[in-house]
Amino acid sequence: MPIDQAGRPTTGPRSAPPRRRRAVPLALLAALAAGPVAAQTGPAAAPAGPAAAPAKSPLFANPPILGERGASTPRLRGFAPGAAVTAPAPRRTLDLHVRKIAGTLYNPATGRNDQVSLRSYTGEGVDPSAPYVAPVIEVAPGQRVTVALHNDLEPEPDCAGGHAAPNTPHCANSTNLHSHGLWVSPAGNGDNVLVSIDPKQSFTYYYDLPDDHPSGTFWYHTHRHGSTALQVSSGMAGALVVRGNRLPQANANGDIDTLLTNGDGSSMEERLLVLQQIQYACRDATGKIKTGPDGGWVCDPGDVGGIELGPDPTNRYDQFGPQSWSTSGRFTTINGLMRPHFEARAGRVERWRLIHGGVRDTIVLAFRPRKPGAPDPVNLGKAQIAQYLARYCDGAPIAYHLVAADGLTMKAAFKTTATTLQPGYRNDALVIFPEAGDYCVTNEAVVGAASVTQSARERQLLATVAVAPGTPAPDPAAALTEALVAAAERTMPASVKPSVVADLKDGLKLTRFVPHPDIAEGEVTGRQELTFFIKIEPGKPATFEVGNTSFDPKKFDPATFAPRPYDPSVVDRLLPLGGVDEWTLQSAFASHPFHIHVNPFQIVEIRDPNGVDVSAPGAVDQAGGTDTQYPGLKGVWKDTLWVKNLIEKPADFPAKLDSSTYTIKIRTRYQRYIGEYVLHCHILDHEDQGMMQNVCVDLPNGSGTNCGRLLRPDRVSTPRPHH
Ligand SMILES: [Cu+2]
Repeated sequence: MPIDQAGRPTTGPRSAPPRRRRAVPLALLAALAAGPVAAQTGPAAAPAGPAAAPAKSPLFANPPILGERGASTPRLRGFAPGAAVTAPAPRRTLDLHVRKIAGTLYNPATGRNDQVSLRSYTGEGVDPSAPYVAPVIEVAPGQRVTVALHNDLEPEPDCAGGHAAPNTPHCANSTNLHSHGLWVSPAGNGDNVLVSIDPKQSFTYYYDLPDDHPSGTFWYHTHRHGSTALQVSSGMAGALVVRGNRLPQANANGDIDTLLTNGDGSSMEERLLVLQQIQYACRDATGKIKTGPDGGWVCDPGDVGGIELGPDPTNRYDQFGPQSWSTSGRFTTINGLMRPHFEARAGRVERWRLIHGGVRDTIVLAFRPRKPGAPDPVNLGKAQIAQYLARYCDGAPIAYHLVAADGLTMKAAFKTTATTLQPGYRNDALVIFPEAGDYCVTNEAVVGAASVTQSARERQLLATVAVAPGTPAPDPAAALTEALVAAAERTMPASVKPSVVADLKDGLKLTRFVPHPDIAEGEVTGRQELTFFIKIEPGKPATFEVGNTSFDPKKFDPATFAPRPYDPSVVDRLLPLGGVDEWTLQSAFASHPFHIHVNPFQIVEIRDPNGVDVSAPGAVDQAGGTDTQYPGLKGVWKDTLWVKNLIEKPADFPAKLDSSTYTIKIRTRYQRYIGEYVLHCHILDHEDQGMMQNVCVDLPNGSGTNCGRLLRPDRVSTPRPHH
């Protein structure tokens, strides 16, 4: 595979240069002398004080690409190997620094920039004026990616040598790194989230991507149990894009990247969106979060907002919790920008890589035409946005197509008008704006059971798009089929071209680009059951737990259903290498996104409380109010999945509804890698407070690792022998 000096495949889409801010006219500079100018996330240039509102929405830009390690970076001391006789394996050598960075975030609720100081990832090639999105890590299958993680934060005295209460939020300045969705080793210096990189320490992660690693949209974030939510919600999340240029062959599938090309051979336009909920607060002298008359969080002039542990030892996560996002008054950012605008062209296919890197809200992404004459919405606060949406963004949403879920190419493009992204989810969407004009990128209304906030939310505005004249495309499915068939005719090898073209013409099937073969019933060698639970007892803080058995919704029986909070010292499940398990997932209280590291899973079925499978394309899920997130997921491969429980049983729903619990079946193969890793709820404050388990994959006869020494018999599902 051709690789350039930075280790990127040269046939991949062009990499954007590091983002540069647009020049600001001198007159405007003078007019805005009170504070940071134009930049919404610029460094704190002036002392405290509110800044004037920006005049115009910022232009969307992909996040900066993390550059190769600089020559000045100190290397390990010791043996220095000579040049290899044969060409060395392609590799990437990267440095990531964790630092507190002072800057500003625009707050539409007040029309001002708030000063903030937040833990951030920074590195080579990263624009310091855009700190609150992590740089993109680009890799290729077969590469060794070396990431030296340097924790430059200040030491915390109470954090040395571990912490007595693992499920109480703690160690805000300790960190580590998780390559979410990568199919790599969890052990040692691999994707190991069981290490703590404390302040002033460095640790080098080696991610050895095998040759057969799927290309796609993955992401990385901090995963230190006790402060995961605190750090991810500070913006410590970035895209991890695996670019592949493997063409499908008669006996092997290829990368969808090879299909997504324009007529001139260039890659299709890519939009890389890291969606985040940066939930900063300002605190008074006693450490209490400052609130305004309506209870919303406020920052006074001179305050510096942050995300920190609260002073109450029984509620150190006072910046988190079900209602915290709506109470905070904050807005979802895209690559650290508030409501950016995009520039596009009618009829052109664009690949939107969507990454939900947030913690506290559900995103239902749609594109709606915007009425002509609408003003720039950048300065609109929460109260005005509802009116703006009703007045200008109320047209029918346009159809677009999802082609990958959690980085993994789907068997067929899925046509939709709204995509539900829960924390941790990714989707690759192929978007064609049907005609010139303006569009609103909306976060559609959501019912309580489908939402991280656990309560219904109104429509919100994420961004705007200005679409220049091009080729009108009134039927997006027809336009996409035409574009992809033409691309296949140009780029596919003769041996597979007829089948690729026939697939595309048959409902936009992508059979030749799917990375994982289906798991049939007959391949299953064992079973696992999992139930998420929040235990609420009067006078005590809630405990966040996971059970190893299914939950009987008709009765709570502690004899069979004994969920427990996370215990770092035990392994909750022993999983056999080479085994294939069918898992049954439930939530016994509230809804939680299930995420398991290393091996992805295939969705078999999702049954609502009445036992109806709502996962097929075209299925209707309305047990808790109409919810479009599940239909179409049958057979799809993912690494993160919403496990739903109805918050409220609607009065008008048929009386046969005897519970609020959905029951999900997924299947997964434990392939290639042994070692200990985790599964958890991806509402990360739940994870920090105990909604996590250790699992361990071992050789079937137990000879590969020391998993066994940590097993606690009352917690372990009996491993089934596999054949
Ligand atoms: Cu949860």
